[in-house]
Amino acid sequence: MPDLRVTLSGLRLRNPTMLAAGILGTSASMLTRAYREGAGAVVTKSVGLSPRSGYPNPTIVEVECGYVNAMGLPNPGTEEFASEVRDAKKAGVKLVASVYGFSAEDFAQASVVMEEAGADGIELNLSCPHVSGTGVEIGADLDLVSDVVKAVGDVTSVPIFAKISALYPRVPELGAVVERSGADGITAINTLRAMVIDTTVRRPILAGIYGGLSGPAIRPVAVRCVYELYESVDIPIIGVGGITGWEDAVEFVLAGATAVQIGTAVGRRGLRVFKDVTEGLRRYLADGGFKSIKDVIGLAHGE
Ligand code: RRO
Repeated sequence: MPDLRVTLSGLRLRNPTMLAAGILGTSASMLTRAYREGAGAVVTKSVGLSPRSGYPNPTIVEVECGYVNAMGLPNPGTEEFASEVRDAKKAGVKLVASVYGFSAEDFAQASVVMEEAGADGIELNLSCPHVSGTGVEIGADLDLVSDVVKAVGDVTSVPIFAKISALYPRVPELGAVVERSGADGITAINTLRAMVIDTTVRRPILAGIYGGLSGPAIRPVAVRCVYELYESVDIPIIGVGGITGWEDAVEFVLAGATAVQIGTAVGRRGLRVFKDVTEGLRRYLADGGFKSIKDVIGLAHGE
């Protein structure tokens, strides 16, 4: 049986699938369920220092090829959310906390609370496409990106992963800055800024007007980013964007991803997607005569 275990700069996963941030990641019980259903690790909904109620409804629209969401970062704040992290850790869940902030100091303080609660890793949300003052507004400024990664690295000891946006035009340059600033890995990509208009009432559907497109439509964009990053950084890459079946996960791994995250497909297919993808990956490796998933990471780049 081929070995599916991977290590992301010290974060050991039993298999390379992870629950993506923002899907079912708001409570210990849901995070625990996703882990028990087979995810190698789970990522929480992004949390920040202060509670936020998020945008009013509607916050999500289904389109042919995925979803457009504008949740607006609803979260109870790090102090309140810490108990969910503690409970998930008591249940033995491998957990990465997604954090956001409006400054490097915010990111650092939120990360400290999450590490103290037991998070095995921190994912920095530098890529939400539609909340002003955070996300990609920080992630598109190389100096700010560097400040955030350094500030978090200075106060934490668990691995930190920077989640970047494909909306930044020079992904290899962004990846190099993230790596130089001390990140332990890069997650690519977040949703893409998008919108949907209701033709009957002639107005945008989402209360937040702009939202993030996820699902199969963005997969080729995400694969391109992972491929570019693999050529420009040495830290592990986590691929995310439109993975629905095991072939999609293989594509990301061949592009250079060490692990993959799944979000939209959990909404559409349910939690069994983790076992389906893991079993498909194992069959693919066995059929190709490979002993370990590590033997195929980045193979699309040739010798
Ligand atoms: O909460 C959201 O609306 C949201 C976030 Br923080 C994000 O990073 N990406 C996204 O599509 N939605």
